[in-house]
Amino acid sequence: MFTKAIVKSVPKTIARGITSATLGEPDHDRAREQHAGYVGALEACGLEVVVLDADDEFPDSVFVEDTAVVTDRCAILARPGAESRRGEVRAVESVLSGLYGDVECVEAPGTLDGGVVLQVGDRFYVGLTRRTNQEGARQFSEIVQRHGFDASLVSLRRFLHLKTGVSYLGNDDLLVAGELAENDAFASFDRLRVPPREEYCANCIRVNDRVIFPAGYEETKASISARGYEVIELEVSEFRKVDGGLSCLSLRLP
Ligand code: CIR
Repeated sequence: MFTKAIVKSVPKTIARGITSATLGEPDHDRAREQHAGYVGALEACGLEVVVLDADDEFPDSVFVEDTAVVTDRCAILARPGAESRRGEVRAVESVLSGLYGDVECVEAPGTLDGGVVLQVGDRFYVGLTRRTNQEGARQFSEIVQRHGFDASLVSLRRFLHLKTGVSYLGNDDLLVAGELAENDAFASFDRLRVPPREEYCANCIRVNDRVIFPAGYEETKASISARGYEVIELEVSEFRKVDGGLSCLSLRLP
């Protein structure tokens, strides 16, 4: 069960965020409305939401998930692969130090974005990507193993982050897309394959009794609902324009 989430308000500079999408610039007001909807959905799932102030110096800072990984035993500060994002960690560090006795960190020359880390029970899957190098993944694995978790590395070719293409729903159900759909690392799960045209919705979040899911992906939504999950749909068009999805917008704490 999650009890708390940390989010960060949308900076006025969001349109300068790093992106590979060709969907146009995000609109700040609309992004703020969508962010408020996201906070409301987390609250509806029973979470207390800590909202950090927006920081216009960091256009990508609303994607707070990339700055840290939180567990029931420790918090781990990330070291984002994009240099423009490194300074985002500081604000999250101050909150996490108030919440955790044990705050660890990935150090140079390691790089790791929190979005490459997927937790399923006591195992962490860590994606190796353009932003997360071997050394960052090695340090992260060593830290979590010291705290009694297992870690497996997964190499990615195209996806920005591991969780761009995989989400754990619970009960062994794993939503998978694109290059991860047939990856052996996930062969033991009950895989729900997302069709290529709906790839974006492979990033969703199971929060307590519900699955928070992006609006507009009917086929995948129907398969999730058919498995008995209650789905909350949210419009996140403005975050998609800067390569962000639902998981990226929060750190969810047990
Ligand atoms: C970036 O490229 O870093 C941001 N524009 C998007 C980050 C999305 N984060 C995530 O998938 N965890």
